[in-house]
Parts: sequence; C-alpha cells; structure tokens
Amino acid sequence: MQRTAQLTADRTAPTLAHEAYDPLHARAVRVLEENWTGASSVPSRGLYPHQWSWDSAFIAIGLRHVSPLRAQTELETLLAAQWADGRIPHIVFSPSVPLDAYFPSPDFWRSATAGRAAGAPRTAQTSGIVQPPVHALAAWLVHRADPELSRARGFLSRLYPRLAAWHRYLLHRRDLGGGGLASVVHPWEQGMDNSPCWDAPLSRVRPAPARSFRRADLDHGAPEDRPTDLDYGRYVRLAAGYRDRGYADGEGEFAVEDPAFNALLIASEHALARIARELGATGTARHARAGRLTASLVERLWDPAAGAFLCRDVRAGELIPELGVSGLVPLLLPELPREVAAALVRTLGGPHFGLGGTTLLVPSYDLLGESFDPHRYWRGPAWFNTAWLVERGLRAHGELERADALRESFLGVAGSSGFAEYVDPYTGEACGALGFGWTAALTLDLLHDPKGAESAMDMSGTGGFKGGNRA
Ligand code: 9WN
Repeated sequence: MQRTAQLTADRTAPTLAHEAYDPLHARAVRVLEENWTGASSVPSRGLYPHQWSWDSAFIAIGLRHVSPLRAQTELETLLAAQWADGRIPHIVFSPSVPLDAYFPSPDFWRSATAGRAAGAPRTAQTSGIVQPPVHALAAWLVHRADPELSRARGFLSRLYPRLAAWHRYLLHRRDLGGGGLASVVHPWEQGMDNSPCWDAPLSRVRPAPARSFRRADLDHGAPEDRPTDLDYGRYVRLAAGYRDRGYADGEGEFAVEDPAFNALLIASEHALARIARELGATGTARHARAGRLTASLVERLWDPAAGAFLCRDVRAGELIPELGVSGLVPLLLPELPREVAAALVRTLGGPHFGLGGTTLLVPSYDLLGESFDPHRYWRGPAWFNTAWLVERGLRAHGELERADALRESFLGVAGSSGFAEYVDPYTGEACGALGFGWTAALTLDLLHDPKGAESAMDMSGTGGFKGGNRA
C-alpha cells in the first residue's frame, strides 16, 4: 500500500487510490466509487439508496485502505445523525431520494416528531431503530490507517464522546433482559432480517395488513430471494408500535439478546478503550467492562450441546433453539474461553455449516435446519460481512489454515459474483444486489491486511496487552 500516493489522492483529487496490477482490487474500488454520494456511501445504488449504519462501518473499514479521508467522513456523516439519547439510527435518509424509492421511508419513521422526546436530530431524517455496533471498531481501524491525518483532523477526539454515548445507550437503555447484554427490539436491528432465529418471537406479533404498505424492495430483488409479505407485515407492526411509543425502550413485544450484536459491542468496547488510551486516558475500565460482557455472553447465550451461541428470547425467557451464523460470530473475541472457541471452530467445519467441506462461505443458517433455503436472504445464503468476521476470528484463535482458506474463497466468490449482496453458500451464485458496498470494502480489507495483523489484534482489544501501543 502506498501511503504517500493515497494522501496525495485524498487531499487533492476526489478519486480513490488503487493497485492497478490487481484487477479484483480495481473492481472493488470502482464499486466504492460508484456507491459514494459525496459524504457517505449507499449499500447499493438501486435497492438501498440511503446510508445504513452497520454497512457504513464495514465500508469505512475497507475505504480506509484507499482513502482514509473518505473513511473518516463516512463515519462522521453517520454520527452527525445520532440521537441525543445516544442511539445511532439504522438509516440516515438522503433528502434527494424520492420517498417511494425505499420502504419504510422517512414519512413512516417520522423521526423529527415521533422521535423528538428521544432526541432525534433536527438536521437529518432517520429511522428510529439501530443496527449492530461496529462503529468504534471501525473508527479505531480507520484511525490506524493514517494516524497523522486522523490527529490533524481531530477525528478520534470528535468521535469519542459520540461513540461512548452510543455504547451507554445500548448498555443501559437496552439491557432489557437484566443480565448485562443489549437486546434488539426489531429484526432489522440485528441486521439479519428474516433469520429463522426470529421466527418464534415474531410469531407472537400480529402482522400489519399487506394493503397498508407498499414494498419497494420487490422493484429490485427477486421475491424468492427476499423476506415474505408476512415477514414484512410483522416488521411494519413492530416498527410502527415502537414509533407510536415515541421510540421509548422497554415496552415492546419483541426483545432478543443476539450473540453477534453483543460480540460486536464487546469488540467495539475494546476498540473504544484503545481510542481512550490514544486520547490520553487509561482505557482500563472499558477493557474490564468488555471482559464482564464476554462473561455474560457466555453465561447467557452459550449452548455447549449445540457448540454455538444461541439467541435469547427475552420476552419468553428462553434460548431459541436455532443455529444461525450469528451464533458463530463471537469467535472474533480472542478472550473467549478456549473450549468455547474450539467448539465454535468444530461447529463451523461440521455438518451444520460445512466450511472447508460442502460450503464455499459460511451459510447464514443451519444447512440441516428445517427452514434452510440457499437463496432466501438470511435463511441460508452466505454473506460477506459475516464471512469476514469469522475469518478474522479464526485468525485471532490461531486457526491460520482455515482462515487462509476462507479468505481465498471470499476473494474468489466476491469477484466471480460481481460483489454480490449474498450468495448461494454451495455454489457462490449471486443473489440480491450486485456492486454491494460492504462486499467490495471487505474485499479490499482482506487484500490489504491478509494476515489480519491489525484487525485481529484491534478487535480483541488485547493488542495493547500483546505489546501494541499500551503506554
Ligand atoms: C433493512 C442495507 C441493509 C443491511 C441489512 C440487510 C438489509 C434492510 C432491508 O439491507 O436490511 O434494514 O431493506 O432489507 O438485511 O443487514 O444493513 O444493506
């Protein structure tokens, strides 16, 4: 990577640096160019024409390699739409996009009015729910890509209070189960919208009538690759109920503790500790909190018989007996008990996920599960953000051969699928949108940081303890 060339590109020209000798790299850069809107990125031009929260975090992780300035701007734009109660909304709407281009649109969420008590911003229209907290992790990795530029712009010192407020919101307002973990109150919050893990808690939600809304997603995606109308009826009912309660937390009928959401919170809490240290504090309390959260994650969501973490249905007070990729994502935490990490690696390679055997990438849901469908969104297809998290996790636990194989497969399928949104886990056939932002961005990350030297260390937050930059 040629840092000087990138900086020159950043400061004088609106183009991204790329390595011309590598066509995959150049193609991935082109996707990010096309999805860039001036101050942030869309996940895809047609299907998702606004800014999404966890997409932007993953996109920044890739962008940092080709334009640290754009990567910083991506996160700054998102955080400018943060609510006063600390939540980072899952969508920041672009005012120039027609209302009917995406459903639910700003007139459904009504952030400026329904969200007033919770402190929705006046300057941007947003949704009122959240997405997984990848942001502090992304901010730290973006900083590390060009610390000089970051310090010159006061990037971390401006972001730190906002990221701290975000974590405070999740750890206090969203501890609906009372066990220290954050709950999601809508399947869109966890980001794996129609995962079979939600079927049981969602079945208690009376769907909104199909005629009461119009889905825009079907203008772009094949119906058999998308959630069903019944799913949408329930999504709409839940979101409208939350909105009508002024986005106040605690009352809703859906509350789930999800392993991936909480593992990302823990990784980000470690990253926030490192950011605090960079800014002159010790970060010790945050590392300690992340350690306690890891213990709660294992205590509340680990199922030794399944060899995976499960979701907890907080309203029903029980674990949900479905195996999803979400239950494998905690592998990215190197401080997991050794026997838990070893069991996760076995589960990944076993018959339920088939990695290194029948599947090319990690399927989103149990291959042997009754609801498995290789094409329908989060009910079986493989996604690139989860593959990246698992790849980094394998590396963090010293599973280098498996990580190398997953990386190779990721890069091959990302390129051959046209940077698809998701793929058939057996064949790599493209599904959903093409030219998808995080697929291209994480391709760049795997190309630039093949050994995960930086990411694995930083995600653990133990980098400092291993001799990183601990003062
Ligand atoms: C709802 C943008 C988002 C991703 C989610 C993915 C999908 C939206 C939708 O697209 O969700 O938020 O309309 O289906 O499930 O993970 O962030 O890419």
